[in-house]
Amino acid sequence: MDLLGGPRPDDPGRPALTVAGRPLSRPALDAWAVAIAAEIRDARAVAVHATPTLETVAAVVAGLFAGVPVVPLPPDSGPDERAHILRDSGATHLLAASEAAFPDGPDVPPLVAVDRLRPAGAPDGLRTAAAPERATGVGRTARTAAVPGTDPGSTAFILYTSGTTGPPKGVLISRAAVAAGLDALAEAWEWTRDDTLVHGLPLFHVHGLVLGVLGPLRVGSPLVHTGRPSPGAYADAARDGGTLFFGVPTVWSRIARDPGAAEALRGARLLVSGSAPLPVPVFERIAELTGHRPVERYGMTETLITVSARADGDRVPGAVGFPLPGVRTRLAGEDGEPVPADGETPGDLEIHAPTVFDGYLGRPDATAGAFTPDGWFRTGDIAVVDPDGRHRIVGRASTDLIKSGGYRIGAGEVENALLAHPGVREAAVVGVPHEDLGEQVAAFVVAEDGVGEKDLIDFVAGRLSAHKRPRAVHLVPSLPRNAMGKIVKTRLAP
Ligand code: MLC
Ligand code: AMP
Repeated sequence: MDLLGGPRPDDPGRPALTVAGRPLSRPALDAWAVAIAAEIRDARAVAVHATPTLETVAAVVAGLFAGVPVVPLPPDSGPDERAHILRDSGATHLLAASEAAFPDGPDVPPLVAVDRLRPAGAPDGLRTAAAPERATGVGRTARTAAVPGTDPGSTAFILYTSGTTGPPKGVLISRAAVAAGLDALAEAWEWTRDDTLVHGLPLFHVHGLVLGVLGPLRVGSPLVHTGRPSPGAYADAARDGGTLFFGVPTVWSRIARDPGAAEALRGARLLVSGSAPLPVPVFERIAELTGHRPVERYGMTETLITVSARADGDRVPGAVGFPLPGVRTRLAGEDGEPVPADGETPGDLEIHAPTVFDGYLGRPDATAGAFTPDGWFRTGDIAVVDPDGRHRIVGRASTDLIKSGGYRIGAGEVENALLAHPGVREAAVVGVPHEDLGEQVAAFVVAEDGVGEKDLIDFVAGRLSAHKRPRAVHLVPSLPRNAMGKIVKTRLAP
């Protein structure tokens, strides 16, 4: 099957996708993406200014049609993060809605104004749905002609994600990995074209983009993207017939605190949580208010989704379920020796799967370090596996990777941003438990007199994506260090 499924007639009353209230039919999306693909056929890679809009979906689909790696750019990434991603990825074009204000700069490639390439005609394509091929000129032939580089092994995405130190690394995800990952999820979640998927997650990560946009296009189920993942928007979409709902734990915990919104989800088929641990009290409250025990699943940018509870199985709070079809997992002890699946002994979780990435772009050492000598990916997560194969994630090997609101944030990247402030002498960043966000980014800073906490928060928000900003800054006279002079993060306290 083609990565995005074949073109299929739309029910005129049921658009293929609706993003922040704007509907679009599948034939209209395909026609738009073909027009954009024609502009980027010779591109090495295309960066997409990934706002939660129809333009982003059309741009991403165009990259896939053209066989060109797509590099989603967080729309609020500050100049440092943006310059790094553009330079490191080698993107030769930037796809954005023309009104997107993009500063010129040495590393900013030429802009392709996506909205100007939308074919004229019915604005959302819905009225032409009865005869899509004639109305849009898009059918198998036209699409195939727009797809020169669609070898399954070729790169679909370069997704930038934080490591413990330094700037984000580009994760190379092949078309075959995306296809395998989506098919495995469709099987486990009984996801069919009779579903309507609802979510409001950002369109620059695996969760919101790969699962949340390519998933419905491949399965053929309509997508309602709510713009932001607010409880009220999810409730409205449920009342309008949404059946399958995706959220990070912060989204579910906000819904759990909003009984009116939660009640509206009673008519849904499946509620899915992922990207960070779903706290047991949130699981239980959601089950009580909605009548649905949420399905929890586990994954990473580097592996896509590998372990999940099933639609036809038990959903156990605090557990992430079983390996998906085609996925093998194992636990390794500190000595590298296998750890038994006894439901008690924690080990480093390692993965072997068709969904695993092809390496970090231009970083052979980091790539080599991420795999065992026999080719299994080291997730960096600590897990316990029950004798029946059910997995629980119990921690992370490194405290320098923070998960806040489902976003992965490297302590080192935030520390470097803080150290770029002229008034900062030393900085240490940690994740501290937070009821709403899971973890909150907290910075301990030794600074010159007169530097305020808010100045530092705004300084980081202005250079990196705003979600990487510390939410708490503690100005301290010195940082705790060991005899070697290394900062001891476990001794940091406000
Ligand atoms: C706040 N803002 C600032 C600011 N303070 N901007 C500049 N300077 C400052 N000092 C702005 C933000 O830019 C944003 O603007 C708004 O204020 C609020 O941002 P926020 O603080 O991020 O919102 P918050 O409510 O805390 O977000 C919670 C959340 C979000 C759940 C909505 O964390 C989220 O979307 N998380 C999803 C992460 C995700 O998808 N992860 C998947 C990774 S893939 P504006 O304009 O935006 O309103 C993965 C694999 C897998 O993990 O397993 O799935
Ligand atoms: P990212 O690369 O942003 O995709 O983040 C991947 C990390 O998110 C994993 O290594 C885990 O630490 C965490 N994660 C994802 N899903 C879950 C989950 N269901 N439970 C616990 N941690 C999770």
